[in-house]
Amino acid sequence: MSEIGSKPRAKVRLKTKRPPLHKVILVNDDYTPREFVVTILKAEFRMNEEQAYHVMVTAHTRGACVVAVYAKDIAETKATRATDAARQAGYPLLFSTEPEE
Ligand code: TYC
Repeated sequence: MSEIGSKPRAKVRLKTKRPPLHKVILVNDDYTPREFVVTILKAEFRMNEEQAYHVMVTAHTRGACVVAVYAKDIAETKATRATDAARQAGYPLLFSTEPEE
């Protein structure tokens, strides 16, 4: 039987892959004051006091905590800005980034 004029059996969907998001990770240390960590989280990641305190305590007790996920360049810029602000104040506080699985 001819297939001319018959409907296609399946729709072809072209895959448009989104670039992977990147996590910003807050790393614990023994020297940065808790209140300073909270201040940085509020300023750079637009968190309220409660959210910032929760993230800070999680990093403090577990060693690290995911702060937020962004496109790669935004994650790297925010991590760098937050880490630089800590250096300016003389603290070893570190924000790192890694791709989300
Ligand atoms: N551990 C620090 C202290 O006891 C506070 C702190 C919390 C530092 C989280 C870094 O990512 C951090 N003063």
